[in-house]
Amino acid sequence: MKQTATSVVADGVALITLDNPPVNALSASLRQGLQAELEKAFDDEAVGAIVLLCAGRTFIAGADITEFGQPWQPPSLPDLCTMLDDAPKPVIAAIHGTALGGGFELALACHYRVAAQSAKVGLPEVHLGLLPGAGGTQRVPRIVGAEVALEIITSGRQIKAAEALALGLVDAVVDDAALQDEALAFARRIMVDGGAKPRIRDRADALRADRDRPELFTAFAAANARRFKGVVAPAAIIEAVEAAVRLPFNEGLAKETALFERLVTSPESAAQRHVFFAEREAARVPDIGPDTSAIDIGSVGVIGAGTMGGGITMNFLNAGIPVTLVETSQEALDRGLATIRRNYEATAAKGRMTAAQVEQRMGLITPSLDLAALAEADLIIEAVYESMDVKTDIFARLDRIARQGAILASNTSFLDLNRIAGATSRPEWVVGLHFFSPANVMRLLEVVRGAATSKPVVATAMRLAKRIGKVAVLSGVCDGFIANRLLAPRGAQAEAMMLEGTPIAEIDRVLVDYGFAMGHFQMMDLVGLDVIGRNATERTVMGDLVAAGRLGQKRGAGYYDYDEKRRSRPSDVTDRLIKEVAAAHGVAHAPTSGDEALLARLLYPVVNEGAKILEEGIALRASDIDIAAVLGYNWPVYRGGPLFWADQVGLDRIVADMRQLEAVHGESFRPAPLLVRLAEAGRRFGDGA
Ligand code: 3H9
Repeated sequence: MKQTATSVVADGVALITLDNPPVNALSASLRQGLQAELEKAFDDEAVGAIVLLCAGRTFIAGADITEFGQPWQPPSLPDLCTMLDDAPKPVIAAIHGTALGGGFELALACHYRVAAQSAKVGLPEVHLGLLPGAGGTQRVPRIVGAEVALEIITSGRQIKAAEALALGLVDAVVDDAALQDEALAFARRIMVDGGAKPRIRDRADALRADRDRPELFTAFAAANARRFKGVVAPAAIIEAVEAAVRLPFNEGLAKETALFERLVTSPESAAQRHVFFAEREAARVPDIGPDTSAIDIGSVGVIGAGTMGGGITMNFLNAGIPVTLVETSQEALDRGLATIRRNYEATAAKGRMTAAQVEQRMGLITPSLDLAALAEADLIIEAVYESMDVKTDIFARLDRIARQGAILASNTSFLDLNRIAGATSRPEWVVGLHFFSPANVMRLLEVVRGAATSKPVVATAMRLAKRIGKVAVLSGVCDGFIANRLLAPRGAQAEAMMLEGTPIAEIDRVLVDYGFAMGHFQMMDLVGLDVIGRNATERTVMGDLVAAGRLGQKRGAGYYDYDEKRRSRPSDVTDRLIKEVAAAHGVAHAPTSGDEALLARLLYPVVNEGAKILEEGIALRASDIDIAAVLGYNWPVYRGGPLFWADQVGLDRIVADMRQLEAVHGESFRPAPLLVRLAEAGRRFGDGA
């Protein structure tokens, strides 16, 4: 087995190098290797100081998440940190890349930290439903005080080296290329100066003021109540940081360990870890490997400067890729450009971008009214109105205009990609790139593989997604692809229950309690009923609301009435319309009550649709469907997505409940064959194919 830790001694300094690709996660073998090297250096009389350095692209990125849920193999990470605390010689962490989670905690247990200029540090455990469990909640407040520590640990954000230096989280920042030399020089200076071994655990100065402000913790929880809704880790983080303020170090540490143990076995953390790995798994396509050639994308064309086209354009500008943006009228083009500029200026106003960066990104756009301007683009994305005729016309024209070897993509959200590709003489170059609105914000990108799409085109799309900060999920061709098709039954059931007399506020509340940011009807009101209800052929509540001028939040009235602060309250007008439409369709009054019954009605059909999508081979794997729901529809991440959640509920129970629902409500609840097979075999979606 390859050695994960090695050391050399020169001029009295032991340089321990950790090497556990890809991100130096603290697996059992790395912990054991480090322990052995530290012991060797402690015992070696020729060693006066120790430098910890990592090989590869980054310093330690944290505990090895794959080991969670199994018994710890010694030494544990907290034990290693104690070993560093008690080291008889000064230890210096030399940080490059990202020192995250347990990796940063290990560095904090060292006596000094020297960081490369481009390095970042952070405690992202909260994103995994955890808290830092190797002293992070106890050491960070001792450096920056409780308030800043709470902000850092509950946000999980990555802190750049310069800010880390200003906060005192690192002791020196040096040129990237000189990290090893500078860390060794730092060690030698310490040795010459008497070898002081300052320990963060012994510091109390930053905590003194906090000791007189016990209310700061409840105030922090209250101020962030919305952000922390439904998730358990933030409350545990607050408790642990409070312990750092009130208790001696070892007692605070014991508290932190107990809280970590509780969180690591929680369903929320299991769900969030599932999402972490699912996101990375989604990038893998079985018949496409690292050796599949991909096409270099140096320039992009976008057709349509509306909401979608504008958002899509921004993704490429943000990645420094020039975009030719094509519209049919000067007015539409100007409007699109103005919206993009306004978005950037809003970001700049929040201090997240400079004015120069705004201009630099806007400067990457070449506006045009002529499709011929796309002749040299490497990738052309069509983002126009959802009409097969319009799209096939554009693709036929693109076929004549685009250079050979250019990728032709459609942003269609439900149309048949194979028909669109059929309008060209080169269907192997056609792919679907389905962005979610707002396209510059939502992280999901469905890459739709048509019957003829070539492997290099798929490979390019998957890699490009990562370059523009998206998570790509591969989808086959079907109506609605993965995310829209998956969630459609939730909307259908919400509306069916509404007609049966279940109060819409009750339906929305259950979804919000489950963890969605908003309920179905609140979402409709936010998007705008005129935008959604355009294609209805029969009388619907939505159609009636639109006819009554109740277009949603923007008009102060939709399904709900809204006050000037956009708070919703039930509307008598809507209630009356619901009764009328129900009567017109002959729907009997039969409201559903009870949270479990409502959830089963709303979400089991989503699980069922997921099973169909999987069985038809539209999605490659169950976890891709979860990612599509989490990133495309804000499915609560701590539920892990619909299929992970279904596994927790139990597939046999879901099938049994659906059969009962089928008896009353019919076919929408007929369990999919795959769901039945898995349930009968006692298997889960997570067990794989
Ligand atoms: C923790 O530390 C708990 C402690 O407080 C207490 C303990 C007592 N473990 O993201 P990438 C894999 S909790 C195992 O594509 P990038 C990843 O799955 C941890 N595996 O690269 C992927 O595998 P594959 C706190 C890990 O360059 C490969 O590495 N730390 C881990 O885009 C490459 O990953 C975190 O939460 C891990 N910790 O981004 C940090 N990390 O190639 C989590 C990564 O087979 N990691 N892998 O698909 C990250 O945020 C990013 O990976 C990082 C690199 C920014 C480091």
